[in-house]
Amino acid sequence: MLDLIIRGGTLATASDVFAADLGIRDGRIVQIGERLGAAVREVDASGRFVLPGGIDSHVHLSQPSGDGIVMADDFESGTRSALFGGNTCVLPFCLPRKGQPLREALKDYHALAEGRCYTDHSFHLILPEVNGAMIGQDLPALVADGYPSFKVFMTYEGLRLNDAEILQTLDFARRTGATVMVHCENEDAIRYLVDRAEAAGDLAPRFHASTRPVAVEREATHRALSLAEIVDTRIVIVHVSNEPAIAEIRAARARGVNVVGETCPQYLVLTAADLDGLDWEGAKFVCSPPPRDTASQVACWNGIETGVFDLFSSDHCPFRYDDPTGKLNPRAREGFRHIPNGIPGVETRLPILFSEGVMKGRIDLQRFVALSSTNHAKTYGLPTKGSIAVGMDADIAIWDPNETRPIRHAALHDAADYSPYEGLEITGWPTTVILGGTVMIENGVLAGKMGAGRYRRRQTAASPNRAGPV
Ligand code: DUC
Ligand code: ZN
Ligand code: ZN
Repeated sequence: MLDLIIRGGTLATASDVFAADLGIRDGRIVQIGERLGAAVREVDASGRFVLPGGIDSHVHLSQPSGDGIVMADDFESGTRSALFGGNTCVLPFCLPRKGQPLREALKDYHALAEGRCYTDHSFHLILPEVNGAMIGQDLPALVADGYPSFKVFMTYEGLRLNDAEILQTLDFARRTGATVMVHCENEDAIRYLVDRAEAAGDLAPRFHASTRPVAVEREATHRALSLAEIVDTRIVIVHVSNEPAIAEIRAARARGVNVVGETCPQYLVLTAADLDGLDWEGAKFVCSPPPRDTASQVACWNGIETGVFDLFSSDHCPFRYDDPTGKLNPRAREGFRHIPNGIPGVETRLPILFSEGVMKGRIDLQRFVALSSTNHAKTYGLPTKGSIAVGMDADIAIWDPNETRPIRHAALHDAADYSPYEGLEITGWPTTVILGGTVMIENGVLAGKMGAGRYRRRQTAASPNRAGPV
């Protein structure tokens, strides 16, 4: 007897679309076929798409964000919001305090997440510094223990690594199979431009965008890719926003560099003009890299369609707007540098890609699945996730391609107080979400419990069985 049958839907993987029933037992997919027999429970998916649950591999939750600033979402609200957006797994970042042992930082994040998650989760580690002991001992042990991915920054004083440190990190990745994600913006150039803007009295949110121009991202992207080429190792370029940076990725690939590219919804549907906002309301759109112009949107769509991008992530980094701990904190009006950097989007990521991508004919369903789930599982070492096949985790999102309604923050489930995508008309929403065989959302209503989402230990992407179930 099966635990659950999802009956009558149209299934899709990164390679195929087909009509079938799905049989689930003990949290795994055990049968795919026509007219499957009996189960304890059935879900009718007729007229709907049955897809692998989304994996959002770029999410910030409960991350310390500066004096008096509080990230809007913790693991409870963030994963609840992710679930309603059709996701069954998120990969948030663990940011150690300067000098804090990495193990201790991870322990703190596990404590924040334990028992509070609605989706499965695992952690990337941000490296605010590197030294010999870390590279020689700590990081290899962490990789062996299931933490195989690390983010490094080329910007933010106190967080940025210099080229020598990035080379050391990439070399460690080459030797261990770890994955290095790089935030590509040139800190010194940004500092110069911010100082110049402030001296001129240019303090409003829109100057966040003009002090982080395309050249700042292009230069750093070129440098990061060159360092990976020199070391001869794989690299992930996160949150790519514009054509010149895309051209850098294309050129590096042509030289044989193993580069994984990521873009995000803000680069497809927002522009820098949104930061003009209603003056300070532009703070709602302050994120880095900033959204660019409509030509950049076209370039990012082209990168999605042509395979420049393997990953489509939210970069969910939520701060409340009208709140002293958020965008409009007491110092915000002194200038844009005091506006916390990041926007919410974990729940709207996939509806935006589905509606603007699949429903508007820019990408097919298979590519949607690859960009939203499969490639995240492969890149970050989750071999039982990201596809529909016998033996895989029964993590499923059922999508109704006929449901049309605009994004309204009031209908979302995060703990921010706005959505940067307010009013965007969406056709196609996830209606039922199943995590490890448990129906967590049924026809838009929360049915599962907090704590159902579990921590997932990961493998390196280079593990031999990365493509199949374990
Ligand atoms: N980088 C991110 O990845 N997220 C939010 C802010 C930032 O700089
Ligand atoms: Zn970043
Ligand atoms: Zn981010």
